[in-house]
Amino acid sequence: IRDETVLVTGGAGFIGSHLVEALAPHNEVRVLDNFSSGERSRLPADVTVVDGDIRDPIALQQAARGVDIIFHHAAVVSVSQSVDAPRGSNETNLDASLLVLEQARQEDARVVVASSAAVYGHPSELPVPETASTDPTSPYGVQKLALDQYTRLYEELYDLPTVALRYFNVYGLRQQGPYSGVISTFLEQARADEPITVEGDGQQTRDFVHVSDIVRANLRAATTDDVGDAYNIGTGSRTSINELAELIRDVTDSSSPIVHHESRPGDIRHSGADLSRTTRTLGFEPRVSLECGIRSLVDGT
Ligand code: UD2
Repeated sequence: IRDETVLVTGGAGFIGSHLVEALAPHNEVRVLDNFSSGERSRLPADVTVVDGDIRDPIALQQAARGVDIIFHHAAVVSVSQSVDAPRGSNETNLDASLLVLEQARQEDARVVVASSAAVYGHPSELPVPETASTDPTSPYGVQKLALDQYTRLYEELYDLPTVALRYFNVYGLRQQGPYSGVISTFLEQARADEPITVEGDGQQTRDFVHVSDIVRANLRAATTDDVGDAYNIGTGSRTSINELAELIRDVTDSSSPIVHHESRPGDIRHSGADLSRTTRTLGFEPRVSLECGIRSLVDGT
């Protein structure tokens, strides 16, 4: 997209900052971030930064004034934090998300929201299509599901162009912190020649999607005529945690042993996206294979 005025909530975070980087050369970009996990150093100099919280209607209003599109990526992303404190994460992930949708209504702006494979809980079929039953296993998943449904409703009720993107397991540069995902954990362990810690038997599988593909999906969502719907964003292929551990050890030339720990209580056994609707309607296809994605991570690109 070009020559649009856009707002990226959570624009200093992991996914948000990659999106900002892609948008900034051709658009007027604003970022609303409370810098709880985001970092200012990630942002290009020419973006307008509002240092504020999406729970604050004034900050939101200021950031969203006159925008054409809102990419809503601000969230409390830790599933375990949502289990420990459901109300706290609900305030950001759902209540404040509704403020974002309301603000979009005021501005008559398109909204693209970050939804999640967490809406499916233990998927009822594999690969899982968007029409599968939704049965989240955490407050985080419930919050993302409600947001996903509100997003659809805002199109139905108020004719607002909205799109929900259900991300599978996203990885890439700048994914860090205590809740960073298995790829960055394994990579750190492999680089330090420390044991790679597989939880459980390692035969559980995930659909790992590179952050650059997530950015491309967002750009598609910014222009699609097929609004008011949710789309799976993954690669459509699954990798076991054992395979991942071996791949990371190979790519890094590490001598780390692979060790097995207790499995995570309530862990999802298998997760993988059916991309039929996404490719047919959104015209999105992933480009980065897991091996290429991990190689580029290792190279720091
Ligand atoms: C992902 C999302 C989460 C939510 C959820 C929905 C990430 C980071 N999180 O959680 O936001 O959408 O999907 O289902 O993408 N593991 C190990 N060793 C480690 C760390 C993890 O074996 O040191 C295993 C873990 O037990 C799990 C798998 O790796 O089986 C993936 O774990 P994760 O935390 O990267 O992501 P996940 O799928 O739990």
